[in-house]
Amino acid sequence: MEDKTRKIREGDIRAVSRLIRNLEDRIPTTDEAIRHLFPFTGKAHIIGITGSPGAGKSTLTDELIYAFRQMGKTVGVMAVDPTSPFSGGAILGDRIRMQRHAEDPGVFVRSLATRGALGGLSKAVGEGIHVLDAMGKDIIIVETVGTGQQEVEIIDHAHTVIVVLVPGMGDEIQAIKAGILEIADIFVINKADREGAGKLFKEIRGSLDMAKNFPGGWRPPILMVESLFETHSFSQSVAELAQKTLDHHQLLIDKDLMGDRKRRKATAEMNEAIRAAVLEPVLDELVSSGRLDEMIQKLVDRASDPYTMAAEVAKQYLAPKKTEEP
Ligand SMILES: Nc1nc2c(ncn2[C@@H]2O[C@H](COP(=O)(O)OP(=O)(O)OP(=O)(O)O)[C@@H](O)[C@H]2O)c(=O)[nH]1
Ligand SMILES: [Mg+2]
Repeated sequence: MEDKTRKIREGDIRAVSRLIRNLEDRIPTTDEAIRHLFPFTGKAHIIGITGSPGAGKSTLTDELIYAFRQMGKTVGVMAVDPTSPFSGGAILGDRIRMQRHAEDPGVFVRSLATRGALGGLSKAVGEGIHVLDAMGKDIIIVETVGTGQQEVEIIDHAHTVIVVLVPGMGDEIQAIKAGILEIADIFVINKADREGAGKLFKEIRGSLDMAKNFPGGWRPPILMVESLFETHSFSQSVAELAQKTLDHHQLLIDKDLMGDRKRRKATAEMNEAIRAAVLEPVLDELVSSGRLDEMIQKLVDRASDPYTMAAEVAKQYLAPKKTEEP
């Protein structure tokens, strides 16, 4: 095990890829691997990039990699595919898109397919971040598709959250509904050459005007990124975006806000670890014994209620609390 940790820390691509694949497959031995890696983590600046499917997150990420490399920083990227490992499209697309960095040892790009497991994206992503962190990457970019709850979970893992919106996709309403405005540290209006960019800008600005306080005085900037095909202005805008994420990170440090973000991340990790250690084994057993099915049927038939049955499970699995000796 010692040896494996060394390989990962030295950035052995095969070892890292194998470990991340095992995280996806939820192979139990990964807990042990992460446990050994843990002391070597906690150094990277973690950036979350989220937005609707097709908003241009991967395209931006590819250019961000370039911008950060220009600044001499090493970069790890994890593109999270929340649907299934067999959807293929997004993963394949990302690989091709970020291919130009394939020969650069300072860059590591990996897709992570999370199967609709309990706790969703969180556990495997959190662990994947630890792996890239232990590899010594200065910056870790986590790309997640904003569908439903997932964009909200990204805030558990990232120090800086970039929210990508596209004009004319109904993103305005979606953003507000999903509570995405609250989680953004930086807004990007992507494909800003499209109609509606100005309107979207005003809407976000309006919502920010209504926000009461900005921790540390950081009012999330709204960056316009023009069409990818306007190569020069695209690169310039993304370089500016890269700089803003570093500014935000610096502010977190200067204003003593890093502790809050770290605590939030630690809270999420702790919850997930307890869930995995305590709840999942119980559920697994209830599923494999067929008892969960029985309970569900009882519920359907109104033969019992969820609280009574859950209390029975708790009584069986949780050790009785010790009472103090008088
Ligand atoms: N017109 C135009 N198309 C763009 C721009 N940026 C990206 N695209 C295209 O939009 C499509 C989606 O881009 P991606 O970068 O894969 O978007 P994504 O948000 O990563 O998509 P998912 O990961 O599938 O959610 C691709 O075909 C890109 O070539 C842009 O600025 N203008
Ligand atoms: Mg993508």
